[in-house]
Amino acid sequence: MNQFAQATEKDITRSIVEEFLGDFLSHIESDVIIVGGGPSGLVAARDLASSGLKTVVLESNNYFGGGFWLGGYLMNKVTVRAPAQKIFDQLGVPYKEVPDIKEGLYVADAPSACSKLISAACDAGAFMLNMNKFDDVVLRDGRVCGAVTNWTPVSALPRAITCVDPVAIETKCVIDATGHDAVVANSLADRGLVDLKGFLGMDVDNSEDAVVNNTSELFPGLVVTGMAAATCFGLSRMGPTFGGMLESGVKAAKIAEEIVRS
Ligand code: 48F
Repeated sequence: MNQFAQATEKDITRSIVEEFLGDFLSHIESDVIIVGGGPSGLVAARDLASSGLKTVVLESNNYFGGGFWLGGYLMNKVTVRAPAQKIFDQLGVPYKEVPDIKEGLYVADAPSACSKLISAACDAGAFMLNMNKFDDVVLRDGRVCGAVTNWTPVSALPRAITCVDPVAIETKCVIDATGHDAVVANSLADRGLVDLKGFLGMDVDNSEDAVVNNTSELFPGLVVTGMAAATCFGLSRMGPTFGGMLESGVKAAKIAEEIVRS
């Protein structure tokens, strides 16, 4: 007598195909597409989906989390500075205040923080589309109104071997949360539609406020957050501290929600 319920191979295949395609179909017209599932994009996804907006996260890797799995230098502790520890409180991430230095610097286990943030975005109802590489924007009437995407392994194949056209998802707002590369903003810069400054050298004390202050609508329909905002506006990098990324994601969600509801 087997312990597990009876099912054959076709039942398992059908479950996967029907469920995935059902989710995909219900998101081909979404409220917000977040490109990049690192810390800034995941916080934005959590907040937008919690507000009831139809939210898609496009992530080129198999895993979500971006640079949040490791704090820095292959060491898996992440730091945040006050007031961003409040986001750890919301997520239920345990953390410690770092002793013997200025008040308000906190450290936590990266796997704990990152997994809880991914979980919060999923639980809020965001459609999490991994192994999907952003390829281009949909651009109509002078605004960004969608994202063109392809399976990551297909994107990596040389054109000489295969030419597989991508598909597109329509939306009211795209958030570029792709980190230093700012790939969505760059797709506009390549066409001369925006001018990107490139990020500057490290200056931890000032950079986090600067990233949050510059989290904004770069181009009609395109909001930039996290390190993508630093690349767009010529801001200092901050190295392995994440409060600015988390708070930038909160702000990006507020801006995107205003765009969607306007
Ligand atoms: O780099 P990443 O973690 O971006 P972030 O939210 O946070 C930056 C910090 O991790 C750290 C830092 C500050 O503490 O300096 O670097 O700004 O996450 C970016 C995500 O975007 C994905 C990439 O795999 C990663 O998960 N990504 C990049 N290009 C594409 C993409 C693309 N073309 N399509 C889809 N996803």
